[in-house]
Formats: sequence, C-alpha cells, structure tokens
Amino acid sequence: MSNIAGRVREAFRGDQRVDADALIARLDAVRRFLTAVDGLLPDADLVPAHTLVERAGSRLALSRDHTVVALAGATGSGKSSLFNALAQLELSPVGVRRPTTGVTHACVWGPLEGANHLLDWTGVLPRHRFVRESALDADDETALHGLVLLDLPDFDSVQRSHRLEVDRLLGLVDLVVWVVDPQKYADRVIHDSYLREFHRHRDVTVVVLNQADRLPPAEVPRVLDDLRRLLDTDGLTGVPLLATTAIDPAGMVGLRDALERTVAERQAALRRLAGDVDTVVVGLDELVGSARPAGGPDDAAINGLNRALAGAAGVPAVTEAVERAYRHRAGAATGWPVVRGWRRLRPDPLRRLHLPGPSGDQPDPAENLVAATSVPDPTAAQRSALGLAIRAVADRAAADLPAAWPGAVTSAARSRLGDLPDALDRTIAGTDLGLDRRPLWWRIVGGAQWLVTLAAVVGLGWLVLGYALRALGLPRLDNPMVGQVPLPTLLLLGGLLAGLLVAALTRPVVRWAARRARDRVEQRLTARVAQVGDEYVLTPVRIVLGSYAQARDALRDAARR
Ligand SMILES: Nc1nc2c(ncn2[C@@H]2O[C@H](COP(=O)(O)OP(=O)(O)OP(=O)(O)O)[C@@H](O)[C@H]2O)c(=O)[nH]1
Ligand SMILES: [Mg+2]
Repeated sequence: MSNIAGRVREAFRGDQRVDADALIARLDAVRRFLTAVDGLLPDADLVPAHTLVERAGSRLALSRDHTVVALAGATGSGKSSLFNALAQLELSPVGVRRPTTGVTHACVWGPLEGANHLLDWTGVLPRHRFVRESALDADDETALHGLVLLDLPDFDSVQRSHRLEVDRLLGLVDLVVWVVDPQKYADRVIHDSYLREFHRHRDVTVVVLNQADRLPPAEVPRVLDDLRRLLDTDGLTGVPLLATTAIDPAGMVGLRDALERTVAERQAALRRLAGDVDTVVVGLDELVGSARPAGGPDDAAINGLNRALAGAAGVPAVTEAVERAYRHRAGAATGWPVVRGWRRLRPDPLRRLHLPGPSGDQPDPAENLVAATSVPDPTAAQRSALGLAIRAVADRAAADLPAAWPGAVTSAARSRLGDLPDALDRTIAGTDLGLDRRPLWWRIVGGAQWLVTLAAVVGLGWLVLGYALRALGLPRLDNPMVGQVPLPTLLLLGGLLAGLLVAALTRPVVRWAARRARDRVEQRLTARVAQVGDEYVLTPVRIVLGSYAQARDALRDAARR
C-alpha cells in the first residue's frame, strides 16, 4: 500500500467535520492532476476523477442548505413505507406487487423553490416532487427543514432501468439510508455490490433494519448484532445502525433523530464529496505512486543518443570531407604552382556534399529548408541505432516511474522522430565549418611559392635568351657567377628545387592542420546535433517527467484531508 492510500485510509474519523475550503482545495488538486496527465495516461483510468470534478463542481454550486438523503434497498424492504412515514403522507405508493417504486420520488422539507435546482440536477421529475410543509405541523417539522428525501427504486430489481436509476442517484446524493429487512438483510447483493463499495462513505451512511416489528422483540438485538458483524466485514465499522418500524410512529423515532442531526449539521454534502475524493485518490494512486524520478534522462543515455544522432546525421562523412577539403584547398593555395592548376580541376570534397564549397561558393539558402545537404542518408544500421538510443533515453528516464508512465515517456521521446532527419540536415547545412577563411600562412607559403617559381622562370628565360643569342652569333650575355654556378642556372634550378622543397615541407603541416580542422568541425557538429537531440528528444521527455511530478504533487495535495 502506498503512502497516499495509507494516508487516505487513516484519515477516516467518523463524524469529523469537513471544511468546505479544504474540500475545494482538494478538488482543485484533482483538477490539477487531470490537467497534468492529460493525454499521457489512458482516458479510461481517469473517468472517475473527471466525473468527480464535474459532479462536485455542480453539487457545491447548488444549495448547500439542503441535504439530499436517499432511501435505498432491496424491493419490499419498506423504502416507500419509510418515506411516507417520515413525510406522514401517502406520497409514494406502497404495494404488494413487487417492485412497486419504478421512479424516484422526492419530498422536500421547507420551501420547494430552493431545492428545485438540486432536484433538477438529480433528475427527479417535477411530478414526483412533493413538499412537506403544512401550517398545521410546521413546528414539528422545522428540525427537518432542508431535508430532500428520495425514495429510490429497488437495486436488486428485475427491471434493469431501476438498477441504473439507483446507481446514478447513489453517485449524487449526500447521504444514503440503506433499508434492509429481517429476511434479506444478509443478502449477498446488497453487501457485495453496494455496502462494500461505500466503505469510503462511512460518515454519510446509515443502515436501518426495517420491519423490526416482524421479529419477536427479543430477536431484534441478535439480528442487529449479526447485521453489525456483516457491516464490519463490509468495511462499514461504526456506521449508525437502527431498527425501524414504518407502520408505527414509535418505530421511526431513531431514524428521524438521525436525519434531524444530519440536516442540522449541513455536513453531509461535504462529507460525501470528501469520501468521493478519497475514493478517486486511492484509485489514482496506483497510476502515480510516489516515485521521485531523477531530474531527467541520465548522462550515459544522452551521450549514447548524441553518438547515434551524429551517426544518423552523417557527421563522420562531413568531418571526413572537411579534412579532405582542407587538404585540397590548402594544397591549391600553397602547392607548387607548376601543378597547382591541375589540382583545381578536381572537385572540392565539400561541394559534393552540398556544403559550403570554396570561399564565396555558398549553397543556395533556399536549399536549406528541406534536405539541404547531400550528406548520405542514414543507413539501416544507423537508423536502428538511433531508435535504440532514443528508447534507452526513455527507459532510463522512466525507470523509477509507475507502470502507467514509461509508455508516455517513450511516446514523447519518439514524438518528433519524423522531423529529426530534416532537422539534422538543416543543422549540418547551417553549421559554419570554418573553412571560409584562408589562413595567413597559406598566403605566405603561396607567395613564397610564386616567388621561387618566378625566380626559376627568370632563370629559364635568361638561359633561353643566352642560347638564342649564341645560336644567332650575336654578342653573348654576360652571365654573372655565384660561386661556380652561373646565376641563371642557379635561379632556374634553385627556384625549382625550392618550390619542391617548400611543397614537401608544407605537406605534413597541411595534414596536421587538416586533422585539426576536422576535429574542430567534429566538435562543432556534435554540439549542434546534441542541441537537435535536446530539442526533439530530450525536451519532450522532460515535459512528461515534469507532468509526472506535477501529477504526483497534485495527488498528494488531493489526499490531504
Ligand atoms: N410489518 C411491516 N410491514 C412493512 C414495514 N415496512 C413496509 N412494510 C410492508 O412491506 C411491503 C413493501 O413495502 P414498500 O414500502 O412498498 O417496500 P419498498 O422497499 O418501497 O419496495 P419497492 O418499491 O418494490 O422497492 C408493504 O406491504 C408494506 O406495507 C414495516 O416496518 N412493518
Ligand atoms: Mg417503494
């Protein structure tokens, strides 16, 4: 048994007064509960709570100066006889043909006007409403002013409509007087189907053993004891139990007194609703329990989700392409100018993925709306890994929750699964890969490459010119010497060698920088993809966990008597 059920059960205190404001606060708590769990728990489990909120709202809005009391029992137990005896008028026909009463009759003590809305709400037809206010006995009846007494059909009827009518009214009235007779007081139907169900309404339950005159006087206490024992078994320990005789005014005194006290207290309506709240709270307790889940999905599950999202988003393909693109672009900027042009002929690896290509070569922003990139679609394995990771997030988040909740958490985690691919793609497309800027050192190395190449070209031109002059027999050029080597030769060979040397020295640096660019982009993309996971998977899960916490707190407030 959970804390809440325990608290509700312990809270029964016989004729303890119910504070109207406290009751309204409890009903508000039930309302808050329903708002918190709306759409998360099966509607069928919430029907009693919705019914309570609706009924209690109506009852409290109607007259609180009236007390609606129903006479309920098996056919022939004497409900109509008691009704007439209390009213001291023949209002509800009493008969030998069973069942006699087919529709509910009502008698109001005091003016009918105030009670009419209440009777409209209970659905008693106007032609079956009576007023017990006669000038002759006005004083005798004052003690019952405010009583609205209902004579119900039999609940064990051969007529199904009677039973439905009884069940409907038992859900609405403020106090029930269960009428049993010496023959049928131990019948299973009344105990199993009715009295036991009312054990949370002990303080608005009265049981009368009618037709007591049919028993030898010495037998009455024995039958009452037996009945008391049965009531104890029904969970109705302590409810008022009286013997009545409808055909003898002296045999009505005890019941009349009990009704006068009830009417004077004006507590029955509140107690009945308090009992209803107790019943509903205990019913809901199983759905909510008292678990205090961790603040949200745990870190290991979130890391797993982020890895799966990165896989499904194609982050490895993009980072790979970034590394290659870096090498490609750096090579084009710093490579040996003699072969640089040839490099440019090869496509940029990022362009192939429809990611920002070489500077100024941005993809069309309109493409960003849907399927912005051409990053390969996730494979079946990546898709199933993502499914599993989402499941793991939900399972871990719902691990401590009662059985009704994990389903809601899983649905929330998967609720935006359909939007994920586009969201991931847009994120990849919108992430700055940091390759737009041409680093200064590329330009310096590139400039150096041009210089040495220029030197080689000058040397070559010089040599060619020297050969040409010699071939034409013209005066020779004076080749300055650097050490043993003529300057043009030095320029040509030195330039070519220096170009190759710079290219060879730059290559490992480019590789290293490309790996760094790849790591940087990987970090950036992983963070962005994690944001998508947060928005599309974790946030819906947190919302459900928040609803759970609100529902649990609301139910705890509703349980507070
Ligand atoms: N001796 C005796 N007879 C009673 C008493 N109360 C009711 N009766 C008789 O029991 C029979 C049934 O009484 P009703 O008042 O019609 O019983 P009911 O519970 O209204 O029956 P339904 O309307 O069919 O559900 C009638 O013949 C009554 O006269 C009582 O206290 N003593
Ligand atoms: Mg009757």
